[in-house]
Amino acid sequence: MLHSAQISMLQEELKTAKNPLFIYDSDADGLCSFLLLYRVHREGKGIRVTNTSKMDEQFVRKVQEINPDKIFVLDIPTLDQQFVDAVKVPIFWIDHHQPQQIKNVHYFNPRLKDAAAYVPTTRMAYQVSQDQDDLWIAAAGCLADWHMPDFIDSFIEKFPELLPEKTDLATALYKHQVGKLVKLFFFLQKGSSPEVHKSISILTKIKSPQEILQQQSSPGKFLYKRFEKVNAKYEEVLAQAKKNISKSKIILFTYNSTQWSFTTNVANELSALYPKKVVIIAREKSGSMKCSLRAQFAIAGALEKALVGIEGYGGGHPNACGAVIKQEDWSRFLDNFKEELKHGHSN
Ligand SMILES: [Mn+2]
Repeated sequence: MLHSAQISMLQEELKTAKNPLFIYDSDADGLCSFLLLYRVHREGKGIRVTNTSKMDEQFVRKVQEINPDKIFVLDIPTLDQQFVDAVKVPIFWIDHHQPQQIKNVHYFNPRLKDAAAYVPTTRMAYQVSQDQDDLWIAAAGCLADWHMPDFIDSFIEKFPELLPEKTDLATALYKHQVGKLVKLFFFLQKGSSPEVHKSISILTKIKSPQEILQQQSSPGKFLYKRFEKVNAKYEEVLAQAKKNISKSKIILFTYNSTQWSFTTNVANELSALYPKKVVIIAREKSGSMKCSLRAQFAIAGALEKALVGIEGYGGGHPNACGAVIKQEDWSRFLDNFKEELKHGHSN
């Protein structure tokens, strides 16, 4: 969490900005952080970043064309020093990933003080915005990043139809209506750029979640229809993934698509619905299997051991890892991994 001096500083910087630029991550936490801060003064512009390696010279030129007097960077794990030096305006970077060493930025990251802190960027943005009317955006952004916010009681009181009672994260996300709201902040960012931009621009003006979910206004209806269209594709992918559920400890889903990428959401949902299994979502790319592994228990150790003697690499958080494995070693890797998971449980 931000402390009070940081909150006041960010509030003041936001207030005195004439043309702020918000650069944010293209997931629900990133989008909700942007919406919360943008909606305070409704000034400036936002840019979604889908890949930090694309923050290159061309990106610098794009930023210079916008000519911001301040830049707020939200939920972006890494920044390039060259980018920081090139744009030459004050940068306020609010993030919660592994702390980075970058000079000449105002860096707000709770993990600088406490390596184990887990505070979604949305939670910090809400500390700055403090707008009760945006409670629904704040709650959705936190839940989307797998974090039960400390203000959930107020959310339950205000929106009992979305979440009637206190529950664990998986129940809130996959058994209650609030889960639909969370998916909406992910899925409205899928698809063609003009459609995504239009959706986000509408989101900056929406007053309540019911406006969308109950289709109470025509902008709300537009968003809901778009969400439904994307969600139908998601449900298809999820249903296909569910076909791979067997007695095995692993749910393996090999997924090929260039246009729609639902891997994070599918992995999260399967892992919540099947808490005793390891979910592996894999995609073939230039001779390698790129995969994301999820479980409700620690798997990083088993992954590390399973990679011994395998051409590939992997790692990440205890319960959520990524790995890239040469196709010819793929089935051997899976056997190793299953074996390691067994040992983990007999120990
Ligand atoms: Mn985040």
